[in-house]
Amino acid sequence: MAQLGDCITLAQSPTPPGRGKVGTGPNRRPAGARGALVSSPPGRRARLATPGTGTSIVETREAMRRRLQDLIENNRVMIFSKSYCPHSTRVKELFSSLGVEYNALELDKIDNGSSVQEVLLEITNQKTVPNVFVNKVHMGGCDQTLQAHQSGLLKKVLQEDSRGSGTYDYDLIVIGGGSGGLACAKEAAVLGKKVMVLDFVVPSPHGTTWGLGGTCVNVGCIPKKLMHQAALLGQALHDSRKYGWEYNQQVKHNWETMIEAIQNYIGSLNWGYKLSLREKAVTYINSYGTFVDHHKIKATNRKEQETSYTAAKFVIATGERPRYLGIQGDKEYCITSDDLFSLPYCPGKTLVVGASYVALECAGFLAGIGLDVTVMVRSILLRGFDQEMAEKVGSYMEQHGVKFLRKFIPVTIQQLEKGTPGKLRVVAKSIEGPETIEDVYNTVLLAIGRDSCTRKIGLEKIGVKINEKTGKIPVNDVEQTNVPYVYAIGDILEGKPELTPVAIQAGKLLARRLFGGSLEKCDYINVPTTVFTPLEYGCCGLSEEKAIEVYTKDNLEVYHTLFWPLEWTIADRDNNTCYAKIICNKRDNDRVIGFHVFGPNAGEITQGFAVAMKCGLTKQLLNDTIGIHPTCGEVFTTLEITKSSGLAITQKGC
Ligand code: FAD
Ligand code: NA7
Repeated sequence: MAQLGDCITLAQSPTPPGRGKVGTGPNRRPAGARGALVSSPPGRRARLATPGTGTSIVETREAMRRRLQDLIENNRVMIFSKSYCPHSTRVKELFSSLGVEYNALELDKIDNGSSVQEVLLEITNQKTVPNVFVNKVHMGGCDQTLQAHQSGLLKKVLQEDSRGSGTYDYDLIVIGGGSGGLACAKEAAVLGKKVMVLDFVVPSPHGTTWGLGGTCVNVGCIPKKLMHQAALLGQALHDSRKYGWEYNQQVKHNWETMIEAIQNYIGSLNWGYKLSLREKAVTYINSYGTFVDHHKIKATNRKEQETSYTAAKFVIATGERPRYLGIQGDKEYCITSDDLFSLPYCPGKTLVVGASYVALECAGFLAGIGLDVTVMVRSILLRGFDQEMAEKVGSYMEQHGVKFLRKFIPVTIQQLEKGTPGKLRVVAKSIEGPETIEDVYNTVLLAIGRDSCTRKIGLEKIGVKINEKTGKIPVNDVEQTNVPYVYAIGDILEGKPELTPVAIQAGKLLARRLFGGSLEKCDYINVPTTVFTPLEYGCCGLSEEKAIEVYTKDNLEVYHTLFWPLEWTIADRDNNTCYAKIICNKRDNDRVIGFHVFGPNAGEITQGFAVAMKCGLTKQLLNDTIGIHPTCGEVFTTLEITKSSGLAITQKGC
């Protein structure tokens, strides 16, 4: 605990020496024993003061934070207040009317009140007063505290004396054992907390289910990248003859072999996750969690057996599941990415519905292993991504055998033949007119977006707000929901990138803030990503459209070029396909605000430049960097042609 004698700014109140430390555990004094600082019972005024000294010293930020945390931890009710603020008064009156003793620090009565407010902002994401804590739980301001009183939450939190041990079964329960949930749970356990993780996979309509680890490991990044690799190897085989490889045997792809290898690897990851939870003493329960009351969840297992658990804090990390079309035959006959990666038979001629990155990636690797693939696009490719790049992704795929049906949506799916795969008749209609088309496919893969798993977890029971339209959970910048002891991370967050490393980082940092005294928040800006289509597209920062919207065209300079990877020369692959583009803010030293690359290994290239962007990359810094020859990434060190110049960017040779 921080000592009050060190490096601080003294409160102005005329507290007698030895009377300064108000509201800390052992020094808590009964109302009425506080001399000049006593406010109307049952409230008390806390001070940020050094007992027995009269000098004013500027307190370091860190020391002040520790001191505030002391006040929060050692007072059952701690109110950061201003003596003239009517909202602060209302809150104090509320506690008085409940007969609950509180400590109030009047920020207008101390020298460093505004610094305290800034530190409170760092800790709670709230600058305004009153800023109320009950049993260490941040309740929020006046409205939230009054709401908590009305909903019964305040009473509940008041009843729990968090200074005592064993009030709850766990310090933290995490609902969802995916990328974010596992990272958060493990970090909290490392910090010495008693932690439980609940993870349960509701089978897909097709009946698919999987093990611990969430979407990324089982039905997302991992199997997707491995299937992408399978497709790239096919392309490499094709190129290899040009490099002198001779083979007579007919080359064909075996779906079952690929699936078995991928599923074996995933199985080993599932096992590894279980082991690492056990090593860190995290309790893992394979049950579905739903809130039934404040601080209480019900866990239902596969056999419908129910158990209840309580925790001081909760993290919701339930992720998303694929959406269905809501048309005749979709749930009966279509599959989604949840089913594809463990499909025990080759899908055959496939229709992919949707133009999200999931749709294009799946279409890309299915075509890459030799299947007949069509993508049905409702409007544009890769909504939200740079559209110039999205079109390049699409046209490369088209040149490499993927068919695109643009501006159509399916209206019925009918089974013609059962089988593995069977035959499905798909009728689709144009979104621009009365035209309808139909065709027969072996498999229809829906990749039309994903719904947040937030509607069936009892959030209404404890008053956690969701965006009713999207199902996403709004949080403040410390990932706290509107219910103070409930946090949320990962794909279910409103307005945040839906990516594994983002969920992991948010989970880890949240645990460190909750239990490790850290203040570090998750930085959701300039998160790099890559679309693993047959030719990869990597990006970091803004799309050109977004950059124009935010900064206006006049303030931007776009540098770009086509490039020809050396490996493609002998293989006779097109010299004007790969493309590099940076978007610079002229008003800010030509800072790179958008990075885009379309070419082999774009993911690997983008990762490094994302670090540079975090360090404030400018065009000049790129010019000053010496490239690695011969690589694709070096192209960014020699970008000269601006888009506005209109000069040709076509490539003739190396
Ligand atoms: P999840 O990983 O989805 O975990 C949530 C877990 O909670 C699941 O196991 C779920 O079953 C469980 N759960 C849900 N409700 C309950 C409940 N009530 N009780 C108990 N358990 C519950 N990201 C990348 O960064 N790179 C990629 O290349 C990439 N590729 C992807 C490819 C595909 C096909 C898909 C679908 C996604 C891909 N993603 C990729 C996204 C990435 O998988 C997600 O961003 C990430 O998994 C989100 O983690 P999360 O912790 O929020 O949720
Ligand atoms: P997105 O990014 O929401 O994309 C959904 C795509 O599906 C998009 O191309 C939509 O077209 C299309 N769509 C949506 N509804 C329909 C219907 N009814 N018919 C035809 N096409 C439709 O979802 P993702 O699959 O990329 O998944 C989001 C997250 O999943 C991602 O962030 C990862 O975490 C994994 P539109 O452009 O709206 O016309």
